[in-house]
Amino acid sequence: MKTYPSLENIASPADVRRMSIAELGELAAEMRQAICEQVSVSGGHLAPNLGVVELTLALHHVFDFSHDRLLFDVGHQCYPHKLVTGRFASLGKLRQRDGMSGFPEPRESEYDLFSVGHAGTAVSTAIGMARGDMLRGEGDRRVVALVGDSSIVNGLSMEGLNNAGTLGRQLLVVLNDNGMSIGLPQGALSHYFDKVRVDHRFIDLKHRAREILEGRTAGKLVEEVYHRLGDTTKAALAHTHLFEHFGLVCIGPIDGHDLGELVHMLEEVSRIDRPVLLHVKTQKGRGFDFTAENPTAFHSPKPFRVSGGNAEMISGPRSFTSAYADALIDMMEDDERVVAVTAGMPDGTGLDKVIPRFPERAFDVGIAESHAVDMCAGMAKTGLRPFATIYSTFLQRAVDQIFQEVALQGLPVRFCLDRAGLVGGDGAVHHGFLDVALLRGFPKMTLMAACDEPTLRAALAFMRELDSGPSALRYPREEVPAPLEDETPPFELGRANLLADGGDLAVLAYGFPVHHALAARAELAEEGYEVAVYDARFAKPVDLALLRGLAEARTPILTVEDHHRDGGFGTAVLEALNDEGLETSAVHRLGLPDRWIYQGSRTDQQHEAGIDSAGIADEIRRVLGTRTARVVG
Ligand SMILES: Cc1ncc(C[n+]2csc(CCOP(=O)(O)OP(=O)(O)O)c2C)c(N)n1
Repeated sequence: MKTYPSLENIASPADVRRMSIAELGELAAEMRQAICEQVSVSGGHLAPNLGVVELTLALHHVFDFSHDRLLFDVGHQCYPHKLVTGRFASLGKLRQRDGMSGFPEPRESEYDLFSVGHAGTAVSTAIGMARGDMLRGEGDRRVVALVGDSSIVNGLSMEGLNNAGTLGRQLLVVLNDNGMSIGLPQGALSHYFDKVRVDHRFIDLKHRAREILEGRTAGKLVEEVYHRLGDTTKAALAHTHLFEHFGLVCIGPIDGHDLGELVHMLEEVSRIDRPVLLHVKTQKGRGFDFTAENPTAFHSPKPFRVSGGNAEMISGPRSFTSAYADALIDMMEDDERVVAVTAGMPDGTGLDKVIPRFPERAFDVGIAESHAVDMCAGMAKTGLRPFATIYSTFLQRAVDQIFQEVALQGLPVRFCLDRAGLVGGDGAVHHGFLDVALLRGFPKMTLMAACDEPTLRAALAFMRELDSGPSALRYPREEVPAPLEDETPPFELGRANLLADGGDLAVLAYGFPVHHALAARAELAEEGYEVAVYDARFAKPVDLALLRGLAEARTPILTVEDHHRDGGFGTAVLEALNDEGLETSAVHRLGLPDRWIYQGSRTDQQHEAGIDSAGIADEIRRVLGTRTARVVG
């Protein structure tokens, strides 16, 4: 472990406020080193954090966020902020159970205002706090929102910006423009930012200042503000900036790694009592060649090895994501009607492999889940077979589109929900714990889960042919385990698959927990219990024939799912039995409890939720009436 003399001396942001620009520069170098060292061990967001080190220090140098407000968009770039707000000592437990979250987390610090993880929220919450503080007579609290260039074009950000101009008070939106999303940014606005970067830096500054003074472009508001600014800031007024039309005074782009310039500009704009957008140009992954040259791979890497200035990624086992991408490619080769869409997550969903193969039929639309879903609806309407590939947690952004444009029209959009269930280190902000509950109420929706690669492929093959309405398939953030069966039977609508027989109790597991159920069964067999395990496959429709048979034989049923216990698969089973007039008291449900599960390993999280083999075995013992081992034979 290296030593970090400057960083170790930072007890709170007050120390940062006291530092000179040169001292801040030394601190920045140490912070980069510390973040990289830690992420190489634990994994986490790297390139986004390396890019905002100076910007974060300058913000803490100029503002006092024990009183002022700092809101992060996404929040994956908050590590430097955590380091200077008294959490350097917890860096060693980044993303670990009972350690430091990788996202802003109010449980950890008063400097973190919201737990965030989804894009597009900072402008709106900042406007809300600005209005709230003003109404409560605390309008002297300055409010800052830090937003990336790909998140600011998200629909929600746009809604916020559209409203920001109506705020008659200070609000600073810092646009952290690194020219990147996780991968390449998408769409017209990314080209616009490219243009602004080139145009504004090199324009004749005097000429611009004169133009503004003459009021030719920016109008009264900027003129008023203009008279209060110093010369460099005047010159940096980006009077043709798009966001000026939203009623924001726009300044920049400025160099986001020049601490002197940053501090100077922030001091000036902090005094403007109007909404301001400060456009800051940063380099994603700054500080190390391997991160700066490959910011996508180092956006959120798994642990890696660094030697001699180079980094070597440790390649992991095959994931459900990779299995999905390969299956999708096969389907697209086979069927020209299959099209695929991701909303800003090509690498996370495996579509980075698919898009180059089928550039005409596979699309990244940027961080725009609602648009992605409606675009799929439009394509389905023309007779195509769209596969909307979205993390379960981000699909929540598009529930209304699934309702109106997809389900209500009966359109066969296929939703492929990666990271369904507990997600490990990203923690509460990213768990995919609600998709079944959210989608179950839509008429004609078909819901499926995969537990290994053959079931993933079988489910996809089934979905591909399902043109009668929408469908969704969930799969976890996991490596694909060895196939459960030598030959996996094809999916049939609403049919579960018996994996192991037994008469004492039947476990109906939805998706990945099947593996835990089988392990629990093996453990209990040694205690003399005979437990059947079914891969439930469908949460909608559930296997009524199976449920009827079990109810009539008075076999206790235990449902298990990596999803909230309320409203999920187990609830569907209860409701189906109840609707049939069958006994429901012998149905027991395991799923995620009604409280938040924070960052940690997926193994620990599943244990905490009681859906791992130990939790399942315990529940079966409880149901069958004894916790002590039965004597075999
Ligand atoms: C609603 C939503 N969709 C997708 C994501 C996944 N995601 C996390 S960071 C990121 C890229 C953000 O780009 P930008 O805001 O420019 O920040 P940068 O990483 O470049 O610093 C994406 C797509 C998310 N967090 N929220």
